[in-house]
Amino acid sequence: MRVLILGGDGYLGWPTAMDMASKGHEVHVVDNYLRRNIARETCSEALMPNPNLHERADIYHALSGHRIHVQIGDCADFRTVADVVRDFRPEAVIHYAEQPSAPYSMRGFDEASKTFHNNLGVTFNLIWAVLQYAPDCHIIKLGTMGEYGTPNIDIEEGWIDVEHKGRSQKFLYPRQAGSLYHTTKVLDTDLLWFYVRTYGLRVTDLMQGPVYGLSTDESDMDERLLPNFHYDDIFGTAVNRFLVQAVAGVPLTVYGKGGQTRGYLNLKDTLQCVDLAMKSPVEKGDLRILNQFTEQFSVNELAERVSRVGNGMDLNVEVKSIENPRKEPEEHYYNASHSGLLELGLKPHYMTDDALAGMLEKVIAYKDQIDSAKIMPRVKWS
Ligand code: USQ
Repeated sequence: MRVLILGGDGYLGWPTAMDMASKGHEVHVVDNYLRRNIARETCSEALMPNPNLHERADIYHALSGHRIHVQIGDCADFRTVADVVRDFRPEAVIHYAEQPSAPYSMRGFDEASKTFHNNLGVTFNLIWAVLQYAPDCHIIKLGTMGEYGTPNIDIEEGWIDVEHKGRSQKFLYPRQAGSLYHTTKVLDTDLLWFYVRTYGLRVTDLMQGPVYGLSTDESDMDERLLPNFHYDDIFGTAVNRFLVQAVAGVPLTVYGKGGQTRGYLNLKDTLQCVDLAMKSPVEKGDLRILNQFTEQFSVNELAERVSRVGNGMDLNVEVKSIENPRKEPEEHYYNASHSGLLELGLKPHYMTDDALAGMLEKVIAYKDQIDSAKIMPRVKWS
């Protein structure tokens, strides 16, 4: 298939590009280095050195024989997206091209504005480019479990049947996100749903939980192909941060009471989920929503697991609750459905002790490059 990946330089975009190319698809990636630039501006660079996209595509080609077409361009510019959709004629577009950090989006007006305009603008541009030049193309959009927030009822897979005064209808499940970043994803979903039901687009919206992991089958070929592994407070997700903190000898930073519960998944499973979604395109006029995670954990459970495995490797790991920089419930009900991707064939890589030990081993190899100044939270929600 001809697969267009928007945001192909990111933590998920680059491994997806290699995975798709390795499966024999024709892959074209577009990225404007937004994340790299924000990382530089905020002293939040990744743990491992990441060559630029052209270099990585060349290294990958030399090792695998598979080519990834690279385009440095800004998808917030309509002509950039429209031209590539018109010329490449993708059968599937995988849309990762969003500012992905909740803390960054809460830093101040400039950061909130950049997040808002980029995220909504790219989704809007993609919708119009597909409508005009590739109306049969399947849009696979990365949303987030954070769209739902932490409601006091079970979280369904995208939709809910509402009964009211003797009548009933299916609606999008209520969404109330906890950061401006997560709220842009809520707005994306609404935008997509409007254009799906009005103009018959074909869309899968993947509600993904926090991802962890350092490697995939392709990135294991050469360390220069590794994903951008962040452990800072801006781009680092909870598990990845805890792995680095365990190796650096910094007490694991549990925010507040640590009862915050989310659905997590291994980076390898992100690749599987996107592939499964692509292999089963939805009908035109359908918005399919899938909850993309494999296991639920509280922050305390994550910290306990990482410290137990780390201590088994003589790392001397401590856990310390610190003041929560975010405004979020620290003890709450959480029970989210996630059967859709399993029904499509997902074979989860669970967070076993062996899996954590393997990731810790990888981080230990980069111990000298850890900058502890990047670890403590620098952005408050208030
Ligand atoms: N947390 C800690 N200590 C830390 C880091 C995080 O207690 O050092 C807590 C947070 O307060 C939160 C939970 O762990 O309650 C998850 O935080 P996170 O930073 O791993 O995840 P989040 O900010 O929600 O965002 C990440 C990705 C984002 C994606 C989202 C999925 O950055 O792109 O959309 O995970 S979800 O969380 O399901 O919305």
